[in-house]
Amino acid sequence: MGSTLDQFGSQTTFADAGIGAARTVWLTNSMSIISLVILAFVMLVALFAWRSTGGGRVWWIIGGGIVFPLITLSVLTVASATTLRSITGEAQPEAPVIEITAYQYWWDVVHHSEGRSLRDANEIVLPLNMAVTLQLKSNDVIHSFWVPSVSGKMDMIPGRINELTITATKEGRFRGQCAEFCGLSHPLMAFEVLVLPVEEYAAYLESLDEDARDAVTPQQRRGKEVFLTSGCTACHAVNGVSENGRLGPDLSRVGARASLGAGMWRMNRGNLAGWIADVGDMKPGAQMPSYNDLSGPDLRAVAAWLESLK
Ligand code: HEC
Ligand SMILES: [Cu+2]
Repeated sequence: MGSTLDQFGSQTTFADAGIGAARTVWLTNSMSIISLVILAFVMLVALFAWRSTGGGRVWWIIGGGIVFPLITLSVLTVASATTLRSITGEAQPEAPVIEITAYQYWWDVVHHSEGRSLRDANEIVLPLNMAVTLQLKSNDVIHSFWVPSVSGKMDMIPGRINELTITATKEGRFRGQCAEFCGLSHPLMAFEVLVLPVEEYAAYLESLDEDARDAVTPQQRRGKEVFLTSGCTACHAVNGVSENGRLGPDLSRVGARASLGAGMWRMNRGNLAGWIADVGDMKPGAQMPSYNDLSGPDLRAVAAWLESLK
């Protein structure tokens, strides 16, 4: 299918770039070390039991069979329970709120800032070293939000709002993935997380409040016209052009995303045109019709216009 995942940010907890991920790594390492020590100890005891000829067995059973497991398992249980609690994040009333709604197979993202609701899609921009409260929702079936490098995952359940407080600690681009089977194209439901220094994050929020870039070239103007006359506006919003479409991702800054189709393909004119002409091939089951009746020039024009929206 020509997917180019390698270009995207890291998607591993071990390259941690957030507080939740760092704690998960700590817990994993501690458990692994403790398990190895216990394994070595049990092997020694087995050897000892095999070679010994009686006496003191009762104490081995009480000590090794009851007391020892009771202590180690209690320690490990407490460690994992407290880590789990700290990963989901203590509620922080001052933290910025980002509302993320999962749809089959994409993500609607709304930043709440100074009373404004600023919309984007498929790319989540986070401020560096600042706790952020994510309000996780679903529009249809159960999905799950997971950015392994930054934090633990949390389910997104229709009719509920699950809150997850996360703090990203490294600048850069990271990859997230829907982590709960949600239908045919579940594996094609990823997203990108971009962590920016606080000032750049603020500038990003302002850019969401502005109208989309003007169409400049004749081709871009034609592309905008194709967009306005082909039914795209029933599902897609572009600030200052048509703002009511909500069934598909907001396209006001679609050309600024690094990827197309919820973290799946490189953002460029060719992939945009291919997507519009035959979305059913690029993402089977996506809730968008394929426009394979558009003429070549019109298809190129609408792709060129969308690419210019950044
Ligand atoms: C019936 C609603 C609907 C219509 C009409 C529609 N789309 Fe879409 N579009 C969607 C949905 C839903 C998605 C998300 C698909 C997915 O990733 O699962 C999408 C995704 C996209 C994307 C990818 C956005 C991203 O963030 O990667 C582009 C670009 C796009 N549509 C362009 C268009 C254009 C251009 C038209 C008109 C020619 C159009 N769409 C018509 C529903 C629609
Ligand atoms: Cu999903």
